Amino acid sequence: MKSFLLPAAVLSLAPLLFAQTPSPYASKVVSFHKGTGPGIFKTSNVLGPPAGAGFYAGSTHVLSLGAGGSVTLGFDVEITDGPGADFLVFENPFFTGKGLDVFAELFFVEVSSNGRDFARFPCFYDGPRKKPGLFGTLPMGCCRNLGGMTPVLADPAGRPGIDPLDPCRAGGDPFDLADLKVDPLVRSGKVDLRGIRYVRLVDIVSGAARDSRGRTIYDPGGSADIDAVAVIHSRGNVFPRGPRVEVLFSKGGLRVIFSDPDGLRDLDPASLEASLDGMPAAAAALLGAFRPGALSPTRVEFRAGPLPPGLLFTIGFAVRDRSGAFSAARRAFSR
Ligand SMILES: [Ca+2]
Ligand SMILES: [Ca+2]
Ligand SMILES: [Ca+2]
Repeated sequence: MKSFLLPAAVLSLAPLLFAQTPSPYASKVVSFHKGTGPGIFKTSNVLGPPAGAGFYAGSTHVLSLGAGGSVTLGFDVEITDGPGADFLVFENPFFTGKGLDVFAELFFVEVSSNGRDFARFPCFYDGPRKKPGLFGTLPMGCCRNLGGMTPVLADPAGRPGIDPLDPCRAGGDPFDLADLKVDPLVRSGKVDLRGIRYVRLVDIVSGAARDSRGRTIYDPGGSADIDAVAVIHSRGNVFPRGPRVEVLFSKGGLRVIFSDPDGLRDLDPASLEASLDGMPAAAAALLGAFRPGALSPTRVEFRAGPLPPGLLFTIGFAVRDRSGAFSAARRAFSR
């Protein structure tokens, strides 16, 4: 009887063929400290992909933190600082139909490499100076580097066409580990931005919590309801020859910069995307409102401004290069 033998070359490929891509979403609840008040306290709801309910509704597939509560999430991947936004957090905020006001329950975002030392993202709040009330709202763009502001469109089960890892399409709030470069825990080496294994989300207690400037933060006063955390850049998927998008606010103006070490011709124009106030927008039309700035073979800059003081908005762009490497950046205008 002839024995059935697979050629050695096929056998050596088998681990690659059957290797599972690690999940880009939170895969375990490391700890949960329930705060006060009502909510949905099912911890498994925070694992896996988001289940966004769109612009005008909040998902109920969430883990509420309770007022002042927190959750620490673990991952199958190590989040790393690639070009632009590195991960997204999804809560269940929604537009109320009154302008661009959002029913938003905010939370701090912190990261850790070792599970003990957590660096909190520097955050800025320019919203109302008093409690907006239980069913009150916050204006879109009133805070930077706080979670819970932007409605969630991504729902792979219901809307498979929306990439949950694309900050210009998915909704939710993107975070760029580069914002933590000057944090004392990062400088001392206790938090390694190349290998983040834990994300901790801490509910903001309205009227008590403060931003990085010491300004009091107000939100409607319930608790944040966490839908999901999605990782864009992890160890092994950051390509040194990939593109970079930067959105920078300085001196009252706005700069958007696209670059690629292989040259601007390596950028895929069909992949260019934008978002304005959390809503997908036509990138070319949006860039038409800018003035062209510095140009080199590998970098192009667009400028707008000066912007009127008091203006609140968020703007984002995303691009791929021809090898598919991705970069996105989204910022809230912060004075
Ligand atoms: Ca980054
Ligand atoms: Ca909520
Ligand atoms: Ca490239």
